[in-house]
Amino acid sequence: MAELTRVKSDAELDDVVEILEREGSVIIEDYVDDVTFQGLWADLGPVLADTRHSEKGYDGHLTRRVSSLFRRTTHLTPVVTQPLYLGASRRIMEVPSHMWVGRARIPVTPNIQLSATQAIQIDPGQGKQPLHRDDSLHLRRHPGPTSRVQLMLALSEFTAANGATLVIPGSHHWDDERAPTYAEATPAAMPAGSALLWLGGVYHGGGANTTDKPRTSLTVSLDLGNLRQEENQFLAVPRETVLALPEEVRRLLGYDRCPPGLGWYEMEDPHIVLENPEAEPAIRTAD
Ligand SMILES: O=C(O)CCC(=O)C(=O)O
Ligand SMILES: [Fe+2]
Repeated sequence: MAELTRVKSDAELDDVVEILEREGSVIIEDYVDDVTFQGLWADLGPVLADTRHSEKGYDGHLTRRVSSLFRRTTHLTPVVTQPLYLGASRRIMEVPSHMWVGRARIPVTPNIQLSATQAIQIDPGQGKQPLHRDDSLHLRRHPGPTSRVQLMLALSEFTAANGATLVIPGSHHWDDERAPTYAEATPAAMPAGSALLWLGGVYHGGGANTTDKPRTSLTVSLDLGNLRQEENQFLAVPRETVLALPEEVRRLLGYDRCPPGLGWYEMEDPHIVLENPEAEPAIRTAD
């Protein structure tokens, strides 16, 4: 079982990019300052405690998930803009390209966008999550260019016993025919306040929690910016205008989920909230 490489938070960006490209993941020690760490717990701890376990097996029947994090905490900015995470994401995904416009060869470099934010609490008794690639959401083919860099901040200690994320080092180099096995995976053991970064093509999954305390974390993904609609329909068309349109058109505008799991709001089909504004904010709190 290959160990995951770890670096300090003052590591060189070049080194982090090189490790990510070679191994697919890296652990950054002391990822956030104490104020941010305490602030995240103060804002998200009570919401997690009030949230029911997930309904879908893949999300974990003994796992609590809270999304829409920029609405729920003011402490996310340093997590997303941490220089090694944001810097490596830009270096890996903002790759210069070109296009022809008539006979003019135009250089073009895409940017990146925030994709998902989620606090994840794996409670005692939760089994392993199936190993998967997060960039399967966009049906990316492998090996190929990276379209996602994911972050998992440990809000509690991560151990092999309490459900530390399982990672298969180097699996972003595999093709799309090779299936992952747990025997190939390494738990991302790390103290609270450290973070795991991994590429969207790396096989990983939440581990089993065999202890008597929850494993708590926060995950954020940065995606290639061109994985989106051309016109921003959410800003272009006011909600009341959308509601006057047939359901098929509302869904075409983006109030829909694309299999296997893009476009969700509070982990649900966004069309549900469009039709029932009173369902907002749809925190799945305990009864
Ligand atoms: O909780 C974890 O450690 C991993 C979760 C994950 O990979 C996912 O839900 O996509
Ligand atoms: Fe995942």
